Amino acid sequence: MTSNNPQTREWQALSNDHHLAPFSDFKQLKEKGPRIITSAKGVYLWDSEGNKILDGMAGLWCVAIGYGRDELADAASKQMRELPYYNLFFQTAHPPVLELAKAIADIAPEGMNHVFFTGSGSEGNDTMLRMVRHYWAIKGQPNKKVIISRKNGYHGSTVAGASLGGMTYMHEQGDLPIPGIVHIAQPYWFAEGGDMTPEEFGVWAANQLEEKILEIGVDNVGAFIAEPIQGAGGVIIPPETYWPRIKEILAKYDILFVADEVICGFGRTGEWFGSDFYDLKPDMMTIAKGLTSGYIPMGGLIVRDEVVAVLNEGGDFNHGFTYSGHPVAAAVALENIRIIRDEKIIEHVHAETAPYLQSRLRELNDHPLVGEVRGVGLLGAIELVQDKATRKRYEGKGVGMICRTFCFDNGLIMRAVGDTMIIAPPLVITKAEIDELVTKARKCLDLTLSALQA
Ligand code: PXG
Repeated sequence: MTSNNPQTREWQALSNDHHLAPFSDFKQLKEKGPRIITSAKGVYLWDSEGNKILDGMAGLWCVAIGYGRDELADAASKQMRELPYYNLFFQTAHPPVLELAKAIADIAPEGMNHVFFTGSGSEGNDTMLRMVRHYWAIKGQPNKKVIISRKNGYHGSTVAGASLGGMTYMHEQGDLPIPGIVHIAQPYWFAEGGDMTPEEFGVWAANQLEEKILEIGVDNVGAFIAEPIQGAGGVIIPPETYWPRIKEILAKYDILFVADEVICGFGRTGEWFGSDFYDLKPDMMTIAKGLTSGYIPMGGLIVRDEVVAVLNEGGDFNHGFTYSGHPVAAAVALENIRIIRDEKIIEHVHAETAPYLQSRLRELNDHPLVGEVRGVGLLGAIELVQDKATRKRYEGKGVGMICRTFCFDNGLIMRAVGDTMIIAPPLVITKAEIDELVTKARKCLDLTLSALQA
């Protein structure tokens, strides 16, 4: 991005000289220079060039209550003055972490009343992997180690997180996955359903779980982990038959079920958790992102009472982080949950803005580039195709990236996962802002189509 603003160029020089950005081509970023985001309010961002941008991704799926809520800043400031840090390792605790654990137990599905805190979603899933294996060892079944996950799932970027995830481009770097993690097919009908109906494909994809359990042997399987709806993989909404069939399989075999709620949790689907939306009964749920609306890093693992009862018999769990349950993060999370609850943000999403967004987004189905529009709650995906009937893609054109660039240049952040455009705006987005989002999205689809025809 070339800029006439000397301040922008100064920041870009700092980036080039000193910063290594996540999930980036370092060399390419040096050539382009990053866009510098300087402030935010509600659902809008401002960059150092003075551009106002509608953030259709809530940051990175996290800013549930929107930007610029003073209450969270005040909660952090107050806690920093009172007790900025103390650890939870040596039989100590502090009020914010205890009050937060209770607040989470109150909103979590029934019977999930205990929380282990971490600094991120990745650490939450690392914690899960160690806790699952510890659990089975205590129960005298130490061979139940294997975790079954899904291709194209996302569970983080630590060694365990990236291994649990099913992103091949991550596995290719650093010799992943680690042993003891296997992947089954994802329920992505649009890309992989072939000639099956979505309903047939949903059952087929769910059956892969049973086949894998039988192949490995149930005595060797510790858990199945899945996002209720895959986020980073491309907002993949499973066919209606998928979760009911998975539930039957889980009921049949003695393995734990872990719902990764890092994206679906805290209202994204119009329910507190994706597990509520699909009526799942997880043994553990990974959380992060919406827990603090991204204002400060925090993650965790919510654990079912029966699992905790077993862990209680196992002596020390030799695991934890310096920042597990950090008091400032806990104070911010508490205030965030209070706002979501008191302002009835999820009820409003459920009754008003989710149905509105979903119906407005589906208007884009008439666009020649659009092969499918799907979504749930405030999650949406738009599949870009060359041929609607056969779901054929534009091969090798990078259509998604073309569209994403048009969006960015026209004041809208809409992400591209391959040729799938995705959105997950802050939960406080209004109907007028949804109108703006859809109008801009259509304009950028038009610009993309023109670019392809040129
Ligand atoms: N589970 C899920 C379902 C996630 O989406 C994590 C775990 C890991 O959380 P941390 O806090 O360790 O990042 C995530 C994170 C993307 C993108 O490209 C998505 C995430 C992270 C980075 C990029 O959409 N999700």
